[in-house]
Amino acid sequence: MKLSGKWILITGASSGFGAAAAKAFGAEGAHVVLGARRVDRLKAVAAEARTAGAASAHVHALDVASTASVTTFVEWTKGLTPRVDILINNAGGAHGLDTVATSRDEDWEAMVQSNFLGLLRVTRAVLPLLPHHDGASIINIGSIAGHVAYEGGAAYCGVKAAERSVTGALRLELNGTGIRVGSLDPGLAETEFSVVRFKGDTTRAAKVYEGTQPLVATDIAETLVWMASRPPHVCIDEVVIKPTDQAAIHKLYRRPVAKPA
Ligand code: NDP
Ligand code: 8X3
Repeated sequence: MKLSGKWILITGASSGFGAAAAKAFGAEGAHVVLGARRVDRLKAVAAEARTAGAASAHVHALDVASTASVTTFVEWTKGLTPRVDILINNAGGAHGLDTVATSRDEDWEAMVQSNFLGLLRVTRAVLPLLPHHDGASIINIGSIAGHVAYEGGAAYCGVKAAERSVTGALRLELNGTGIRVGSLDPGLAETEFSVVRFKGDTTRAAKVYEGTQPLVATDIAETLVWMASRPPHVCIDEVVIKPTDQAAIHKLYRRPVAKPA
């Protein structure tokens, strides 16, 4: 399916996967509608999407943790286009890597709000704009953390497991409409994810990727374009994509790192 001229709405487009997806769909000649809280960053991403070939690129502040913000964003979108062909629910991330015994409410609440309730809120608001034909798609960004739990990941793994349930329920609810619902579940990828998880501690974040070769945002963006561009009768239900160095969530190959003399 050609993406040229299609309308793609991407949440969390100010960095990482969302920003790379804006450029990748732009390169296909699509219109991109981008939301996140950091509007200056969104504007820079939109400029890059236009340079890549986007039919148009539009930005507006969006906090998926707020129903009012989601409503404002989607009302603004309706002023741009009567239809959204592809919705990419990407906004989210992890806050902290603490055990259940030592976690803080505010970190749990931020993860539930963005990764889980945000996904539901945005989907509910955008559904009326998705056409019931022509291969419209909802693609949710999950994680391998939604498949296998790890220590310190109770809430993050929990919300990503919830994403799988939301994806499954939506696919059942929308059966017969022609709207496709898929999940893209990445493993370790170097974006701003770990800097956010560790609250700006870039040294701790860099250690996550030390000696190994993680995925990069363009790996995910290319996969999103592939999923969205399948023929309308083909729904890519679920894609799990991991670095070659990551045999399993707990099995990451690390090369020896040279110590300074
Ligand atoms: P980044 O931190 O680089 O990007 C996260 C994006 O989400 C930013 O654009 C941020 O924008 C946005 N965001 C966060 N909270 C909100 C909110 N409340 N409202 C609107 N936007 C929000 O990380 P990634 O690109 O890696 O993460 C993208 C998605 O991929 C997340 O759902 C993450 O959980 C998932 N993921 C990441 C993996 C990884 O290893 N990197 C692996 C598997 C899944 P802003 O702050 O401007 O609002
Ligand atoms: C991000 C991947 O393994 O760091 O969803 O949780 S992981």
